[in-house]
Amino acid sequence: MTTVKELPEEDWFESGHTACPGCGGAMTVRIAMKVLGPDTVVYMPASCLLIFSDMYPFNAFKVPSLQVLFETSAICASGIKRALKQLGKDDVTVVAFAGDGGTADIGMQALSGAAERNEDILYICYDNEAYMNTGIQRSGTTPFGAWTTTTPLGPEAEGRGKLEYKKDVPRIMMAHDVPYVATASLGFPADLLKKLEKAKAKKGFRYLHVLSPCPIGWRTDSDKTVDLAKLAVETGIFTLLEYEDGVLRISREPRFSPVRDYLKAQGRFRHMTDEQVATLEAWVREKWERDRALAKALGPKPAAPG
Ligand SMILES: Cc1ncc(C[n+]2csc(CCOP(=O)(O)OP(=O)(O)O)c2C)c(N)n1
Ligand SMILES: [Mg+2]
Repeated sequence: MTTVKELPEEDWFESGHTACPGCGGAMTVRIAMKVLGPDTVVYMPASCLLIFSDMYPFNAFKVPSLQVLFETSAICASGIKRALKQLGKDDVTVVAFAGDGGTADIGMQALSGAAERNEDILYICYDNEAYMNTGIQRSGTTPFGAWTTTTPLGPEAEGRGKLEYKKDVPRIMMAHDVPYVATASLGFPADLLKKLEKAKAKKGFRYLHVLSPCPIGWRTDSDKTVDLAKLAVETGIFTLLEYEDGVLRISREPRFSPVRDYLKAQGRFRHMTDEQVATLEAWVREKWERDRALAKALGPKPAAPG
């Protein structure tokens, strides 16, 4: 198992890209590419990643990378994997890197179809919790209460940030009974590496959902990316889990630090009232009850007697 220290010096997603300082998405992709290595083909739908990594004539990937329409990354990756198999090149990893908008909303039908067919691809969602590339619009994974340009603040009842809760995409993917679904956070790199290695090694459809903070959209300083990714897990807001061959495990029992500590560090939550904070805290509790119940139901089966 690779540790952080054992990661190769060599990058297959290089410096020289144009991501903002502290971009969680760029960190996620860089780390993932270190694990996936040179025998990889990358697919990307419209997103910040596509813009900062691959604008002609510059390209930060040292492996083939293809830009595809917003809705289609899972389909395109599936097609190229099938073609590579036909050519006898089954050892090539085909990965789709997509944002939360391209995953939870716009790419969901293609993603669901590819998962249902158990296509032999790896799909990595870097979740920065909004459509950042087009100027911070809400997505299905934007958390309750968060300000975005389409969940604005104002005097009316709607003017309090996002009114809905974060869409649970990993749970949707688990419902497809694919070989591998996991969540990870930049705040826990050892866990992220372990999951990337497993996802690379497995056959069939693999889904990895990585919380990847965005300083611009979250209204934070660019040196807080990893701290926030850690705090999201330790407050219980973001669950680290792994669903492997039908067995679900919680990867880390959080400390349940105060949710407020996470909120007050980010400008996108600064307006939240005590009532809204209490609503979010209640959601965290309910989510944990549900995650625990699911992990119990789908947890490792006790060994058969005798
Ligand atoms: C069909 C379609 N709708 C809208 C757009 C415009 N668009 C390009 S990138 C983007 C935001 C992508 O958000 P997300 O997937 O979360 O990735 P991020 O930018 O946050 O990295 C949008 C709306 C598009 N390119 N194609
Ligand atoms: Mg996004």
